[in-house]
Amino acid sequence: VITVVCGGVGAARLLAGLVQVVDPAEIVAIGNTGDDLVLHGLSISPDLDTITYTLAGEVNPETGWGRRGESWSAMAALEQLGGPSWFRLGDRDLGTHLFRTGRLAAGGSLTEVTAEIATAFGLGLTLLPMSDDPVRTRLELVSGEDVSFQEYFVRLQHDVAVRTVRFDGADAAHPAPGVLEALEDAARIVIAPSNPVVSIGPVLAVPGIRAILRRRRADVTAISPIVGGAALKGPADRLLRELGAESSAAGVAAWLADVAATLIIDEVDRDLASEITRLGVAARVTETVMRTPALAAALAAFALDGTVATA
Ligand code: FO1
Repeated sequence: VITVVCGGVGAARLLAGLVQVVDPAEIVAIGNTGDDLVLHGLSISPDLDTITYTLAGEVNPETGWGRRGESWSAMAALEQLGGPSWFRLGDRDLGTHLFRTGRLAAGGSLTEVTAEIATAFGLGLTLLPMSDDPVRTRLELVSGEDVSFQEYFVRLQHDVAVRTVRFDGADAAHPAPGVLEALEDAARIVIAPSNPVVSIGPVLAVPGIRAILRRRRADVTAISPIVGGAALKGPADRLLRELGAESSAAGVAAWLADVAATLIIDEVDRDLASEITRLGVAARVTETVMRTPALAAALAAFALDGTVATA
């Protein structure tokens, strides 16, 4: 089994590469649910849906979230009523949220519902939420305002300085069924190129998960989402800086040093390899920008063929 700790878009792209080089039946993806929200009474799990839609070839290729070929009639009708439409929910995407909300209201667990949705979309791999309990990423801004992840990421377009990040509910959360086993039994564990602070962070905050990764650090390979000092997508670079880390592949290595013995960095960051090695993390260099499915497959294969790090 290959177990992948996942956030959103970057993780989905890596998984789309991984399923080309490993039997999907051998892959377990543990998805971040810290981005989740209840909006209009609907339970929405953005990172789980991004992974599902991407692997099903259904994701909106321009945005990396939501479904391709969307219509927006429901949002338009909501706007006519003066309802909040800042968080864009397409008509087809709404079907997913209606299904998830109905199944949860009927007593289904997020794990069960996630598996039903993944099966309906024909996913071969196992997609698990990190927990069935609510864990909500919240950010205290330098302005003093306290906002949810989606208010920060979408409504404020993450164009505001952050003072602290926390994961409400994490301490009381239990890993979803199968999560600890998937981490214990994995031949290799991969931390996807997702935002280490707000996408990987919530997963590591679920009690029990970080301890396993620390113990199995030598079998854990992370992939840097920061390339040339910048995030390919989203606020990872500025968040690292605002939280006192370096906004670079070396900053990512330091951030994940206790759970990953190896960090894959991009060719453009080759000169950071020695600094990363000094952190006790083995740096491996390759093309990490997944511009094409073939590059995603090559990155996935590279991540798996690495020797077990001794550092
Ligand atoms: N991201 C945006 O920037 N704007 C949106 O309106 C938006 C809506 C949305 C709806 C469903 C969904 O699953 C994801 C959505 N996202 C949107 C992305 C979302 O903010 C994710 O949490 C990020 O991609 C970070 O993982």
